[in-house]
Amino acid sequence: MESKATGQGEPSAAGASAEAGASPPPTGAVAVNTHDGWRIVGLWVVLSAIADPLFYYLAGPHIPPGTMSNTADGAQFDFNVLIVAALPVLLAVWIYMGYAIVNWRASRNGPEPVGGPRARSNLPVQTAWVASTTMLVLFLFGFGTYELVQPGGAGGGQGPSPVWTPASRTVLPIQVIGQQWKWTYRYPTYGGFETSQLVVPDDTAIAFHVTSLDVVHDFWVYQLGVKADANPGQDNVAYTTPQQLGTFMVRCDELCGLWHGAMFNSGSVVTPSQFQSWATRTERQLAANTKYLAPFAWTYTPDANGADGGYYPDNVDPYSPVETYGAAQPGEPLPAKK
Ligand SMILES: [Cu+2]
Repeated sequence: MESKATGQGEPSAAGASAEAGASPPPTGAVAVNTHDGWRIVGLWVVLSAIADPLFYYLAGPHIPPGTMSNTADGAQFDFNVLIVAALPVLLAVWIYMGYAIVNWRASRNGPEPVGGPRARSNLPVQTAWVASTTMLVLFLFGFGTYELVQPGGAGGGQGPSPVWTPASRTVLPIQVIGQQWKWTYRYPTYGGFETSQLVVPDDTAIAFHVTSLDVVHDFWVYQLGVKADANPGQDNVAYTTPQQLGTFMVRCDELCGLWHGAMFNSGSVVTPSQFQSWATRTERQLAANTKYLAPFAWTYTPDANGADGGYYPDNVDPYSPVETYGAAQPGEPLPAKK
């Protein structure tokens, strides 16, 4: 290192001689300015104190997923807190780097700077580093755990018997059925009608009961802060309470086959009275179809061969190796002609 620096030394330019004139410390080490540390800390405190509120109040309200439901609101708040915690860390790295580049760089023809003993060990810096990162990580652990639990499980699927439930005592159940490659919704408290329109009432606690008829899908409504896997044979419950009117996207977020990318539709949050009239009207309009559906259940197991003539299952040995898609097995009599 040393030899490289001296090796580069060209016949002295004006800058180099000026540098040499400023009483160079022995062994080429750059003079340590004891104020450097405090300057860096001061710069960091000031810039953090500017950047954090600037971000929180200017950008914060626009951070996804927005505030369309209490769980989306919670997710947005969490993102903002994480970024507010991360910005000073980012600034610390950048400020240190920038300060080092400006103040401790090698001068053009001067000796290469080398670290003194302080670069190898500095107890106050080490202690502060370990203490502050430990506190930050422990805070994020506690904060993250709490935020995951409230409100009502933060919009994540909790399986068939949720531990964290909404404070509201009246909860509207809506069943979400994934299949290759579409979403349908059943409303058990309105006669169990099934529709491809997801309509939810504002200001009402909703329990999405998410299931699948075939492979694993994932019910993802980011504007509502809801995301729950749709597993065949499983009733996966996720809660949210909408708090803004408007439309939202429903997407499948689990690679589920060829047309996974096309597995989306939209839904809307309407007022409770609009919802009530939509639901009762749809229940009436679809009554003729609903009676041919399988009775409402939390999970369904479709027959591969539709043996009972129904779209939905009979739940009898659903994974039988002799599902024949209607074909006769060797030795079986052919089906009677209709
Ligand atoms: Cu899917």
